[in-house]
Amino acid sequence: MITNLNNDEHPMHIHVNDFQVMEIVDPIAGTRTGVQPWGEDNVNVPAPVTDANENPLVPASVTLRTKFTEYTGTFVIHCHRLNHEDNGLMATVNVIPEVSTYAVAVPGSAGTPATVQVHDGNGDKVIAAVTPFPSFDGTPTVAMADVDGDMILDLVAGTGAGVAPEVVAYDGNDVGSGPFTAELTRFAPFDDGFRGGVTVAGADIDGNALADNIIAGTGPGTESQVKVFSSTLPTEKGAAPEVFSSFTPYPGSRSGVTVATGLVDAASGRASIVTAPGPGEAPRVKTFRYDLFEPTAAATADGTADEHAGHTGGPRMTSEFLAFDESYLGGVSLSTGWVAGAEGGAKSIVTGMLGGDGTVRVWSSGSRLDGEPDMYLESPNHHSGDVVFTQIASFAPFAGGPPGSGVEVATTSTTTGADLLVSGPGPGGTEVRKFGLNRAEPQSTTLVPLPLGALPALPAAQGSVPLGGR
Ligand SMILES: [Cu+2]
Repeated sequence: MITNLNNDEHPMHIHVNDFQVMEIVDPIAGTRTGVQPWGEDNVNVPAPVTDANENPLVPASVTLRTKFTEYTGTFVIHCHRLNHEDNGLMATVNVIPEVSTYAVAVPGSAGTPATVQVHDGNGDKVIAAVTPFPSFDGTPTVAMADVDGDMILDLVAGTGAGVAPEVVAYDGNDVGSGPFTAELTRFAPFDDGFRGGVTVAGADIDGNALADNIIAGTGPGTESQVKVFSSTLPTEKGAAPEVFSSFTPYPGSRSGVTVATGLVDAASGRASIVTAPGPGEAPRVKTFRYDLFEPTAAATADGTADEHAGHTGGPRMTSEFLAFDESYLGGVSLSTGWVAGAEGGAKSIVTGMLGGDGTVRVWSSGSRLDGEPDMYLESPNHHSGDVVFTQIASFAPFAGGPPGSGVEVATTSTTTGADLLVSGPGPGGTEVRKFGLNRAEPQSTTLVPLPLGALPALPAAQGSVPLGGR
């Protein structure tokens, strides 16, 4: 239901999926409609009855229903009066898969290979247990992404340190033998001789809006590198997809790089790649974006293509900030998600200390917390360069545990935003705890955690384990 407490009418327009109008309440005309037996993508929300100072007395409203049948992902609903839209009457709709899932990496031990548990985001039960690398008994890395473009999250896993680098993706669709049994691709993302491990992520970077790109970052021992692989997977088993792009987020650094992905700023509508260096370096988080703009022939010819120089191809670094004190060198776990929920804005960046006391911090590029509208797209005449991230939450979910054991973080989408997942040292082994984030007081400008529950402890594991979600 869209309720109008403003002093004007607003023709609301949605992208991608049409809606059906169930009721329009117009208190000025004194009318209340029934159901419209057709779909459309635009409906006028009438104005409310107001007093002489335009304070609303009787609200107007429109009730809609819609079926998200064709795509998962993010699109907008906005007022179709451009001055209203440009001043913030716009919100994002995030369509999540029917079965939203998240992954918990379970480290191996001598003679026992590492496994990955995939949990149903709705109810948390384990729906698959995967052994991604049968001869690997270390700690794998995990991410959830729609690698094959079927609107169902797939599992991406990477090898940890000590073995030749390998990445594998499992189909989240039930192919008869169950979900997460069929391999979509398996390949070596870096040179066979590299032993520093691989961090993994997935997002739409190359412009194919249906299937996500697999993204891999190097562990320590070589100059840190991020590779974005083509969303077109090779049919040949064991062959790597073509490299769409690669870059060096921390030139000269050999500490490894952690990667996460998400729509963390509202300026472009594109997913960013978020990076942090591994242990041994200051916790400098960077965001990179591929805008993929191309100058038109006319702009190229008359030399007016300069305004967006740097937006073609990519990646372009859009922000840089310290997630923790510069003296903290323990490494950073990264994720992104709509953990600020009702506060709006783009996805937040979540950072977790891999060492230290396991402090978790949440970073936003703008939301109702700092007075921004729920979503704000820049006007056609204004293009700010960098994106600024502000800390909106900080807490230590495993405070009091063994010093230095740290945490790892992920998020999993809900119908109202996302929950925050944190792994760390519980009394009976590794625990994964789930949190929501809320304002303590209506006027608070930061968020506090609300514990939502915990998975059964993993008695064979100690400390934090890698998590993956979307
Ligand atoms: Cu409007």
